[in-house]
This record gives sequence, C-alpha cells and structure tokens, in this order.
Amino acid sequence: MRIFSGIQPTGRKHLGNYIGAISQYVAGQDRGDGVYCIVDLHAITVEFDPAELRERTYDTAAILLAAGLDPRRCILFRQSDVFEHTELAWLLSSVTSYGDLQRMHQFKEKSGAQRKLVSAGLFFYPVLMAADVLAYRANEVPVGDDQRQHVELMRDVALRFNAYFGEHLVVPEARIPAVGARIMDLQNPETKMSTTGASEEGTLYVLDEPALIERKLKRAVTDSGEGIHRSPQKPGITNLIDILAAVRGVEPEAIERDFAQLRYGDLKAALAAEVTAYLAPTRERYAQLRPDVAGLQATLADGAQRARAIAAGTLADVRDAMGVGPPR
Ligand code: AQP
Repeated sequence: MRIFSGIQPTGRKHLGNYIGAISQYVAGQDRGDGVYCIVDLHAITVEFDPAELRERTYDTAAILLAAGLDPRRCILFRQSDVFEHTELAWLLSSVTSYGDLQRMHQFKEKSGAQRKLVSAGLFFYPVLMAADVLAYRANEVPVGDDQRQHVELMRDVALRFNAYFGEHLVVPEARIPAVGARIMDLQNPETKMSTTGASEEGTLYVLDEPALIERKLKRAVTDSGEGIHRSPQKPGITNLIDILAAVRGVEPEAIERDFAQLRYGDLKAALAAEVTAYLAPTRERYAQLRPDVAGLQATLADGAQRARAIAAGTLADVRDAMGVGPPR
C-alpha cells in the first residue's frame, strides 16, 4: 500500500500540523510505502520571500526527520526537484472541473487574506496537489480535516481521467485522524490553528520552548461555567480535551472521565506537562539536525531520485493514454 502526503515548507510547524499530519506520516512508515513531499511549489502561490524559501524547506525537512521519518523506510523529497509534478498538473487540468475549483474553501479563505495579489497559482493549487498524489498512484493520503475537500477533488480527477482515457490512475482515500483532525487556535477556538490565519499566542509551535508552551496553554481561552466535557457551547474546553486525547493517544471520552472531578486549571497543567513531553524529543533532535544543511540536501536529493523513478512512469502512461508526444 502506498501512502503519499505533502507539507508546506515553513520552520513554524504547529501542533495541528504535528497531530493532523506529521505523526501520521511517521506511523505510516510501519503500515506501508510512504512518500512524503515538501511542497515548495505550493508555497509560491501566496506572497513569499525567495531568499527564505530554501531555508524553510530545510527547516521542514529537519522537523520531519526529527519527528521520526527515516529515509531508509520512506521517501522524503522536495516537490520542485521532481519536474514530473508540474507537467502532470497541466495534463490533469484537462479533466478538472473549473466549477469544482471555484468551490474550494481554502481558495476562498486564502484569496480573501491576500493583500497584494490573488495569484492564478492559488486557484490552481488543488490541481497541483492532485498531480502530487496521483503521480505516485497512492492509495492513502494522511491529512488533517481541512484538506478533505482537496482529496475529494483529486478523487474526481482520477475517476474522470480513468473514464476518459483508461484505468491508469489510482483513486486515493483521505486518512484523517479520528482525534485531532482539526486542532483549534487557543485564543480563538472557532478558528483552526494555522500557520497564516491564527493568532501567535493561540498557536503552539513544534519548536516552542517549554516555558512558552506552558504560557500559551495557561492563557488558552476557556468557556464560562465549569465542567470538563465537550460541547458546541464550549469550543475552548473541547479543543483542550481533543489535544490531550491526541497527545495521550486515547478517546476524548477518557479525558472527560479522568477530569470529571477536576477544574480547568488542572486540565491546563496536565496539558502543559504532556504537550511539552510530546514535542521535546522532536525539538531536541531538530537542533542537532538543522545545522547540517549538506546532509539535509543530500537526503532530499536522494529522495527526489527515488520519487522520480515512480512519478516518471505514471507521467509516461498519462502522456501515452492522452496521445501527448510521440508514441511509446
Ligand atoms: N489545525 C489543524 N489541525 C489538524 N491538522 C492540521 N493541518 C493543518 N492545520 C491543522 C494539517 O497539516 C498538514 C500540513 O499542512 P500544510 O503545512 O501543508 O499547510 P495547511 O494545510 O495550509 O496548514 P496550515 O498550517 O494551517 O497553513 P496555512 O496557514 O498556510 O493554511 C495538512 O495535512 C493539514 O491538513
């Protein structure tokens, strides 16, 4: 079984990314054949700094390796090193519905947040994402809940391609964690924790120092009234329960039972200790790995070579099935 997922290059990966995506990537290495990609070509669809893009790619590679990705057991590479993604995106655009792209929530949210320019790339983003996954004929795509709609779109693209041109593509399934699929901002628990759209105080970064984690959790917005249980009227407490459940690897009901007789402050204290312990090994290994840029570059280059060996085969099949280029 092949697993594929992509993650944007930033040094500021947060707890939502960690629980929703990164921890699933690490677990995926034991379940199948994992292919993980740092999607620098996606990062250029919003305002970005060219001098920083490469650095942030190394940051992300170091975070993923520190979290437990093992290049001997998976493929880790940078999207722009495998040219097949962009050509495949163009070919797949011919079987992507313009109306579907117009309905993408992420485009609506991110386009509204752009101050200088809403790029055509931001609109086209889901087609490139479809190409990323379909190039590897992946069965499973581990993502957080916010990516559900994009995975639905890539399934439609694969199904339409197969219907028009023959069964060449695998229709992938989203793998969304049962707990922690949508970690919310600690200051504004109606909004998802996010790199660009959330508050600094409300976002727990993977590389935050323990004292900062404790401070942010202490100041997390809670709800009026008492009682540690989940409810739509208590989004702050619901989020804290979900975070602790994800970190402990248990159901949220178990947290409700454990804290039934306790107060909000007890929940926050437990969270501060357990989130710190959960993230500490990654933060410590990151500090060792990040300075070795040549090593990170070599890992990404080797990953790209192995990734290309797979993607090139799919692209050749797609070109042939579509009548593009000379016959094989
Ligand atoms: N709050 C979240 N809870 C659970 N999972 C989340 N993910 C993102 N936010 C949460 C998942 O993290 C993976 C990597 O995301 P990305 O770095 O490619 O960017 P994104 O999905 O656009 O997430 P961000 O961090 O919120 O960035 P911005 O602010 O740029 O939108 C994905 O699998 C995502 O589902």
